[in-house]
Amino acid sequence: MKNKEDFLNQVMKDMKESLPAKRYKHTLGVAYTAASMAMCHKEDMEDAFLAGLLHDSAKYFSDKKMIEACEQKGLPISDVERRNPYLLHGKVGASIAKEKYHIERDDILNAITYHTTGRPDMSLLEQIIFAADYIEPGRMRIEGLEAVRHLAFHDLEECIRTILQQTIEYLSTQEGKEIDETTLETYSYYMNIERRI
Ligand code: DGI
Ligand code: FE
Ligand code: FE
Repeated sequence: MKNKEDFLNQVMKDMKESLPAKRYKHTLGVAYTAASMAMCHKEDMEDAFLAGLLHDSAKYFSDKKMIEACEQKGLPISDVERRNPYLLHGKVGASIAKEKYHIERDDILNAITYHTTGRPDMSLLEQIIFAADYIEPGRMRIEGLEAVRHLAFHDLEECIRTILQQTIEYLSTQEGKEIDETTLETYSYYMNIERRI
């Protein structure tokens, strides 16, 4: 690959070809939103764009393929993940980023791995991808989204707290949607750091 720009163009092209049009639009939305948030919070803009482009690359693996991919790569699967294999698309996406695109930076790989559940004490890039996934312009249906979008550029930790709160609330109203341990741990971590301030 000649340079970084060529590399990003290649990843964009691959995502366009491999994802349904609607998901590609979301992917671009996350990449550009993450890049803008990086400008605002002084994070590396190209890393944010790249992590955004790759975060959902495994979204459309069937349950069977997702489990097989994890087993083949030696990635651990929790009980909740085994019952809800779509929760693994971040982890599998990160392994694609590593194996296919030779991305080595842990920060980018972790941002992809934890984009659905978050995790306690996320790095700035991880927080950016977690929030950008929720607020990108194509996301329309969520109540209170305008306020979360504002927070993403003004108080990132409060933004993360609100997203987790809304997600947990949403999941608890949905039948059969188990809440992942990591989602709960992330929520309690970000609630506790607020109390310490
Ligand atoms: O892949 P996207 O749709 O862009 O976004 P995502 O990776 O954040 O996945 C969103 C879905 O994941 C949404 O329906 C809420 C769900 N989710 C988030 N945390 C949990 C969860 N689902 C379960 N079962 N448990 C969780 O802890
Ligand atoms: Fe996702
Ligand atoms: Fe996404």
